[in-house]
Amino acid sequence: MSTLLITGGTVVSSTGRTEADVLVDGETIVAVLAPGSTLLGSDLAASVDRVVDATGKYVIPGGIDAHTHMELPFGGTHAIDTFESGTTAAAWGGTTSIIDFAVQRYGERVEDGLSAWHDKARGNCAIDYGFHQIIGGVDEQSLKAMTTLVDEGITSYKLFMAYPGVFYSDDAQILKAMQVAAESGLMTMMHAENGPAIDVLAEQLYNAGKTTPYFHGVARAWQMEEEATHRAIMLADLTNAPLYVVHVSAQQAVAQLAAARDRGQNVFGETCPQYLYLSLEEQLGAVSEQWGEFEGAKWVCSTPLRSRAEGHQDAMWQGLRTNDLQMVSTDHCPFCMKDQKELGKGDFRAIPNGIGSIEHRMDLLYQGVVTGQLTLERWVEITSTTPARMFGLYGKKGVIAPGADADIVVYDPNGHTSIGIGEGKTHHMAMDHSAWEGYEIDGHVDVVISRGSVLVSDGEFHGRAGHGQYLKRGLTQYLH
Ligand code: DUC
Ligand code: ZN
Ligand code: ZN
Repeated sequence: MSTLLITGGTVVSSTGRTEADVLVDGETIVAVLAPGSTLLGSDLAASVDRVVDATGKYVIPGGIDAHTHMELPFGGTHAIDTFESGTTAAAWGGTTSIIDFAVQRYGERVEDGLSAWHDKARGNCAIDYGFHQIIGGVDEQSLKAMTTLVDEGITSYKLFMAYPGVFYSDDAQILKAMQVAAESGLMTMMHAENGPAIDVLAEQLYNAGKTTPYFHGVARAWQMEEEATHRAIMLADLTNAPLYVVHVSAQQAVAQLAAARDRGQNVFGETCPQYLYLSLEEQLGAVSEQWGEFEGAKWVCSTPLRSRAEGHQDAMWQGLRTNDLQMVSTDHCPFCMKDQKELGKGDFRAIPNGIGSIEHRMDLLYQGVVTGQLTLERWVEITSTTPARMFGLYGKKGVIAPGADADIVVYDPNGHTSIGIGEGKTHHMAMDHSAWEGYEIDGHVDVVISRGSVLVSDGEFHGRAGHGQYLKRGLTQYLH
């Protein structure tokens, strides 16, 4: 067992910041010490195996990205990041745990879907990983299988009100699944968009010759998100099931969540970096020399990027400040332009839905601290502490305290990060483009430690596929 001491930094938690040294023994944090403390000897630095100098830097709990889709078969292809490439990119960006989605489709057994995801991830992850379970076919068999998930360390499952014929659940199925969830303590995660209505709108647009990526955003109107969010909240209220709405992008959906929370309901919302920064007008409507109007395909994801003129992005930042939205995940679901997004040239409905951001979430949210949208403490809370509490990892993850896993990031507020592909920029994900090309961050992920192992330091990657372990999660620790 080796020992490691992080000295001179400012340890930031969700509730405050303090000058402190952090002592790690093996995989675990064993002490958080006042600078100069002689409690454990007069020269602790001389007696440990490694010292990390964090002078002038923030020392924060490793990021937890609770919404990723490595290798997801979707839209006639599959997400291009493997568990190895995706978790390696995550580590580069200061994320030390992910929760990915195992998939069960209509007619398949939940157990088979789950074991397929274990097979994809086992031995291939650079950081720790857990799973949520997608239930793409709610029937007697899958409802029964849901009751066994908690024993497997899977305490949350996802349903889709969108994608008819793929993952879609109707209201009767949602009601039945929520009844099981309420009994077993599972968190219901909801993709809240009215899929059948969206498909009609999309077909009408296509038939009218409106085929470019921009119309993906038009078809998936905010009314479709607000309506589905409201319906999910009502079904959750009826069944007494806690509800977590994924990838919220419409300000009207935030208002629905806020109203339900004000009534005391256990309802939570996640947004993603793309809904904070990017828009229908600027990205889905983008035109480039290389791709023409198809440029916007880089940002086709669901829920869609929304109109800046309508104010959705500002509403997402505000929701994060007021805790009407609790946390930020990426919905990392990367596709290349070549051969993948290209499937939808001439028909936006066939563009694989997804954006890759796993590497940049910590930086992009830190930029929100720089611009005054978030406090430093809220940054830690929405990227690490709340994801841990929401999904039953807190204590082990999401906090710098004795007994916690030594998942630690040293973040330099005086550093700089240029995002994009090419010399001097950062991009380790497998896509052939960056959805964040040209973004400049006034900060830098300097050192990344996962269970006591230094994965990133001095601009080099020292991690390995297989270091990451499966996280058997407990029940949510966030209910009120
Ligand atoms: N949305 C996406 O953009 N990609 C994957 C699935 C989803 O719901
Ligand atoms: Zn979704
Ligand atoms: Zn998703």
